[in-house]
Amino acid sequence: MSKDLYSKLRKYFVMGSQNCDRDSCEVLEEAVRAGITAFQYREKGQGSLEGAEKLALGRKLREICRKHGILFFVNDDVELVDPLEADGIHVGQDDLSAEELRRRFPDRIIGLSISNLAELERSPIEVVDYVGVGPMFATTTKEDAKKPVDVHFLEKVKHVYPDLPTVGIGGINETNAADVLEAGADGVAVISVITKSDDILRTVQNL
Ligand code: TZP
Ligand code: MG
Repeated sequence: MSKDLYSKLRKYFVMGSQNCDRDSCEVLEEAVRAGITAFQYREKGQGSLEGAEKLALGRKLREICRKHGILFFVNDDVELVDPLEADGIHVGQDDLSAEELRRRFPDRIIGLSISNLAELERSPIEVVDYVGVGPMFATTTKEDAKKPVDVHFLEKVKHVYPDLPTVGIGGINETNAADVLEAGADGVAVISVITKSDDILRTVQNL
């Protein structure tokens, strides 16, 4: 994978309309201007859009990222990858397998969530471009979040796969982001610290 990916995953904003209590495009615009380096469209869970509405919002968010040269990922939904011309797709352990994804999207960036050692051991790391490790800390944003790992698990992942781009996710805020980076993460992936911020510029800078 290009060396670039490490730095492009540095401040990775994940969001869907269900995470926002105002216009999602406005939130993304602010986050982009504040300095996020990647974005994942994760329209999922209670209150999320589906079908044509999901696609329409995806197109708007995609354009914002394109305009600013920010990587654009879709979460899980393989049917959105081509229409949104996504740079990549992020999947969890129970989604379409990474091998299958790689066959289907040979040139896109593929990210995979890892929540514990068993998942790390059984995952086809050789076909993915980066992993999201977490939840690092307790989070209320994802309803079915697994048990928090801790920074030592992230150290372990980086020890086993030193060249694998790795982001921490889950419960990351302005205070604990440094611990995640110090443990070896190439970036932090966050939802609520940005969507609930009353000063997105300051929040992103502090990350
Ligand atoms: N995957 C693991 S934890 C999580 C996801 C999508 C939620 C992260 O949200 P927050 O608000 O940054 O804790
Ligand atoms: Mg999933």
